Amino acid sequence: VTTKKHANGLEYVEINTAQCKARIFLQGAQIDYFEPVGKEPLLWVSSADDYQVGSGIRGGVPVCWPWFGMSPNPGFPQHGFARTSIWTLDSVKMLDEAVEVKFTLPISDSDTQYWPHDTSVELLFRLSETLSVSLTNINHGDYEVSLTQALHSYFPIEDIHQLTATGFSDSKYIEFGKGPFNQAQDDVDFNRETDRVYTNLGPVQQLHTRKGIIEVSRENSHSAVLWNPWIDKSQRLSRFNDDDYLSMVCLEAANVLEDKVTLAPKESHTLTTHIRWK
Ligand code: TA6
Repeated sequence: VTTKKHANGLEYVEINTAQCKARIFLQGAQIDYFEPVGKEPLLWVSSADDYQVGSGIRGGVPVCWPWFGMSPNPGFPQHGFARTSIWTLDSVKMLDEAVEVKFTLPISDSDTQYWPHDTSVELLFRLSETLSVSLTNINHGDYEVSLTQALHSYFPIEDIHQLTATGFSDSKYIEFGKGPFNQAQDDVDFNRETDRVYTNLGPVQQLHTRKGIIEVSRENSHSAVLWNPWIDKSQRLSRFNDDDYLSMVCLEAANVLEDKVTLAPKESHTLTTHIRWK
């Protein structure tokens, strides 16, 4: 495990063990590469991203915190400020079958405009043949705080026209501000812009790609976001090629809408997502 500096000055941790290769940037505590030894990489990054300071990376697992989507406050950044902040690398633990890398988010004075509460937030990566990411919020204050969050994972799916996502039976979702719509069927195919905020969703979904099945599971979450920008939005997105929608999908472990996190004083909550080739 070594820490290095990227060409543009972004610092990252590089992991290379018998189980996996991975790279995690201190900006956003954002993992952008994860490959189990002997298998295909499990995360996708756009070739259009040039790894600039302050913009986050278009791929891997961006951390959306302390709100998902647009903030109710005008001018606040979409998906919160954690993904463009420099996190502190706390520890790297070499275990028998895995490496654990822990980051904490220092809340700067300027951040308190967005988040004036006495809490701490940690991100723990457990890297083996499976990628596990855990986002923990601890309320140190003396009043209740609520937040929404998501681990905005980008997956390489080869060909969106041949992708089927399963594990969605008996759920409901809001899309483009409409709904909620009940979904009885288990699978989702893709033939247009898809931006579904699911709630009441089971803990395990699978992405059936041409290179195998990517299994994504969640703990302490009943909500997730399924997103493919399709043709028109791809042309409007920053750091994204027009044809990138063909080879990626986002399936994001979340705590959003009625599944938001509410912490009583001294209470903590951990959102975990596990990502692996089935
Ligand atoms: O998670 C889906 C979504 O909310 C989309 O609506 C799209 O905005 C995407 O996130 C990417 O957002 P970003 O701020 O990373 O460009």
